[in-house]
Amino acid sequence: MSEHLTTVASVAVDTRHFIGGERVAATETFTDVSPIDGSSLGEIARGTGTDAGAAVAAARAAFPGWAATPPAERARLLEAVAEGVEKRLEELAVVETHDNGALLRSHRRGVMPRVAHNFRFFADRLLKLGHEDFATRGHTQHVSWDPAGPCVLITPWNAPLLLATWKAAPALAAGNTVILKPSEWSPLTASLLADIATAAGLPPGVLNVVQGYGPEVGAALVAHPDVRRVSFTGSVPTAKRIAASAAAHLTPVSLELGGKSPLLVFADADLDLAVDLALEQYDNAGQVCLAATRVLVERPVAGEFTRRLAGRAARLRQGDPRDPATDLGPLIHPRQLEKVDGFVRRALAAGARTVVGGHPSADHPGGDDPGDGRDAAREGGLYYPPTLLTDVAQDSEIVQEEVFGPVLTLQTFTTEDEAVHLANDTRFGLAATVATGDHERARRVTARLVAGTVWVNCFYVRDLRAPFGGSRHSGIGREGGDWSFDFYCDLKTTVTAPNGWTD
Ligand code: TXE
Repeated sequence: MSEHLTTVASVAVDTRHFIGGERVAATETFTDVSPIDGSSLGEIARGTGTDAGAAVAAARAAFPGWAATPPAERARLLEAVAEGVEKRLEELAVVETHDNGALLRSHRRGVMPRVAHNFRFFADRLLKLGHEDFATRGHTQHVSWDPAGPCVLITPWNAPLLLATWKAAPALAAGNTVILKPSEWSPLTASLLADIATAAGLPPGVLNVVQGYGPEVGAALVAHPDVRRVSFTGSVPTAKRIAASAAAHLTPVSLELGGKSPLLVFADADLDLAVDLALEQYDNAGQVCLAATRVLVERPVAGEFTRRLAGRAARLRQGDPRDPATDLGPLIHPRQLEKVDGFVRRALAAGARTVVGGHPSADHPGGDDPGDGRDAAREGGLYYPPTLLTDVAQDSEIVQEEVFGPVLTLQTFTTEDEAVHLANDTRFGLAATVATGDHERARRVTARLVAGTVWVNCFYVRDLRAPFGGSRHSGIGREGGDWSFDFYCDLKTTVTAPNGWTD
């Protein structure tokens, strides 16, 4: 086996960059570690500014040809990528689970089919894009969606391939070329995507993948003057760095950041449904930007709701994400575990009470591992129990800050006004969920919530035609449907006079 290939559960993955249709080795590498058991998943290329420059140059060189490719042909190639994803669905699911620790059954049934759908949807949407023509005093006005150029896509580890393709598919469909920089904690499926794109016939340089650390190769990509768009999903501090750096060249950015979303449970709600909705927030061990981690319950039903939720949360099965019986896998990395544990400990010190879960304080095996996470993961130290905390103050850290772990807080309210006030009273605005049996109340409350997406008596139902994104510190911009094309295109109006032709 070549030193540039690693094998993960019998799947060969190239660990080099993919630039201009070629695999490019790096002088330095970093070790990718599985959160399941601490095993090494391979030595991955550690990108530098030089690699970033080469990737942007390749994307720039490929841009004119790809932009000029007729939309129907671009759509056909993206359909072929979708087929390639479907053909290798099992491999992608298995590799992703080893890399980020999320449930294999979710990757098989939900996530990877959606990855293929990302390509199918945007290929189809491209062909339906409105190209409006209208007349003004005899002049014809034509509005066209021109591709912008090389786009940098920087993605996180909680849903690596899903988020990468949610950005890459519309960017490519629109006629842009792409440089994808996946998270250093989950680099593998992006490399498989490069293989799939090649097999599908995507021309060299149209999709490039560079691996490595954010502050190194990621920052170099964002700062590059030839980049025309930066789409980022990740944390608020990194988003601020990216926005500031992109501003130097006025590069438009789309920022999809974290949340601290509320779940409002009114006394008139179907309580079993409300408990189901709360339990869903433990999916992916709570490492989901949309998770409604602040449960707000109307006082008369708070006792009964808490009792039911606590009973079911305590029965969630935690363990190996490859086991179909598992409900919660490990957290991604010892640093994430430390972060989650720190939040809970500080909340308890500030007076919060544990209803279920919480961590047995200082004795978890991962706590002192400052290295690459192998020791902590090997000892099973990355599993954090589903946790529910009460007696939390609205202005406390645990209520205001994104934990990104399986930790819910529970607060009560007495009036609808108070519920809305508590729901909106953080710096985030990504999503909100409302459980109520009263249609009028649902209408009133949703109108007042500050959130990019509001679910009523449901959660996580998504349609690619809808805009997705957040307000305030949850981000800038919307992607999804034609809003993705808005972001990845330069809209152009061409006004043509009725006369003046010489032919
Ligand atoms: O995110 P980062 P981290 C939140 C969540 C989590 C916290 C930290 O609360 O606990 O963020 O996660 C790249 N220039 N979310 O540290 O640093 C990095 O390599 C360019 C919410 O992993 O934002 C990776 O590819 N790129 C979230 C990506 O940014 C840089 C998902 C995300 O890393 C860079 C993930 C730089 N200077 C975390 N620094 C969500 N919204 O779903 C880092 N990167």
